[in-house]
Amino acid sequence: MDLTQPIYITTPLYYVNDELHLGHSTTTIYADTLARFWRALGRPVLFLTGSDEHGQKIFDTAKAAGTDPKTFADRIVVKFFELWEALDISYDVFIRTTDKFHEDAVQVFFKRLKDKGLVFKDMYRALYCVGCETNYTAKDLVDGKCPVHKTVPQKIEEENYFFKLSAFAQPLLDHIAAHPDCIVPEGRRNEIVGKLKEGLIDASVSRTKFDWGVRMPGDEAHVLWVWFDALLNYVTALGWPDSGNLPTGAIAGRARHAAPAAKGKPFVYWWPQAVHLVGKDILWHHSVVWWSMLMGADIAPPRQVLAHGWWQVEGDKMGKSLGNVIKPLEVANKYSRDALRYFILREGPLRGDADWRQLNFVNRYNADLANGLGNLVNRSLNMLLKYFGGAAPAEMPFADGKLETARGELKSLVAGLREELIARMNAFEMDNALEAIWKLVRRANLFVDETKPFSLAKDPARKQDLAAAMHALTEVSRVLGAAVTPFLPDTAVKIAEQLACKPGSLADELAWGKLPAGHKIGTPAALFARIETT
Ligand code: ME8
Repeated sequence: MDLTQPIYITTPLYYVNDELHLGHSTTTIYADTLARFWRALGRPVLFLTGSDEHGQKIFDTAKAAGTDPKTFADRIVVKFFELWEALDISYDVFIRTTDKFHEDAVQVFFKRLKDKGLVFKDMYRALYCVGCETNYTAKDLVDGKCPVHKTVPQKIEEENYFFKLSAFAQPLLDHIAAHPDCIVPEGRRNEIVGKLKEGLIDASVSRTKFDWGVRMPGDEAHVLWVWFDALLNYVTALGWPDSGNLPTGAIAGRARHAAPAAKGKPFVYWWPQAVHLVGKDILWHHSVVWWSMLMGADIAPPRQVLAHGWWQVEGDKMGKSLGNVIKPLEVANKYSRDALRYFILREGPLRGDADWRQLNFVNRYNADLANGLGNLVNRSLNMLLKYFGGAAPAEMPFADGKLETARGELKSLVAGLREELIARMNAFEMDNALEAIWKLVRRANLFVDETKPFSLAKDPARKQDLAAAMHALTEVSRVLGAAVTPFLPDTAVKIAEQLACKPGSLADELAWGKLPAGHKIGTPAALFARIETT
């Protein structure tokens, strides 16, 4: 694994038609975890998110709210900022599709496709779902309705500009064959390949019935299709078409944690090292439509698209009409941000769909966080305080051979952890990465039962074994504090504080023996209060 290779991690730009819910937070938390993980290993990371502000959906929603679309977007986008702030999402760049530099670059891109003969004018007759901002053919519909929104699409008939999408079916198939991991997971890649083999129809990329969008250069009666505009954010935010530095507009939008190195690099440094995280609903747009646009403009497709599944709630589709929408902030406020992240990362729709069940949430929280990690660190540090005044003993041999073997198992789990995490995260298996960490948590809790430091402490002749056990438990607590950094950032900081250590970089702290003998810890405190169930 080359840790000097840059990675550009993106979330979709969410529509500003409504407040964001669990689904949007899931994609963003997956992206945030990846960004934090690679940063903690010293890899150059650029993490982008933003807002999708044009199109008929926003136009209609703003109208229904009695305002103009820009005022409406300005109001909703603030809620995005607030949510990501409250969830401590570590994005580097926030782009709005109404940013001027973006709109200008979209026009340049469109002109380029036109100059290359890839755009033509024709009659557009389509079944259009405003919810998806996408047209469907009759055979895509289920009982005459959009398969995602379950609503009857609008019949549209107008003269539009088309992009010659049909020319790209074979180039896309060739690209996918040459880069088998460009769509993850494999099952979703195969679905796209299957559809491509049926051929592609040209895509309408302009509209005349409303004017909320990027103006078509050369024909002001048209605005560009919202997807055509929005997808381009991934390159416009990097400064395309100038291959200079990131445009200040994108950075000024809401730059937090903006690493100077990220800002100072040109387009070609980050592109095409892009990983787009998206839900399965928009994989088609992010592979077929997006890559064809790029190929048409002689720009390389991104390295990967990770398409995750969807959440249901207690076995039902999550939606306003059912009144079962999970609000991430409510969960975070009730249980903690890390509890929210843990459940999403551990049981969320990373590969297939997933079901948000309150009972599972409580069980995971109590078993893994409160009784697992929380209990281990808390009892380890409290015992260190009690038996050694909070000063870590030096490592020393166990007099009891069985205990030596048990410590050997802990050491070998620690020794393999860094490489295992890298492999898992490289494959986007955040759930399995957590499992690797929790293997160590479980083994260490077992080690407490095996060594029984509270019994050893009663016998002055066992002082050496007590010291050896407490050294091992303090080391494991330190390693775990570092290991959870990308997944549970608040917990990582708390563990570091309690240990009086620097919060972790994964580059050099996931190794045994980094705690100097005599190191004095801080004050232990419970990490997770158990959720009482009656
Ligand atoms: O599609 N479970 O924006 P959007 C999991 N603006 N994830 C879910 C979900 C669920 N139940 N519901 C939504 C758009 N999502 C476009 C994107 S990008 C250039 C333009 C997540 O606001 C998931 O990531 O409709 C999905 O892809 C995204 O929200 C759709 O957000």
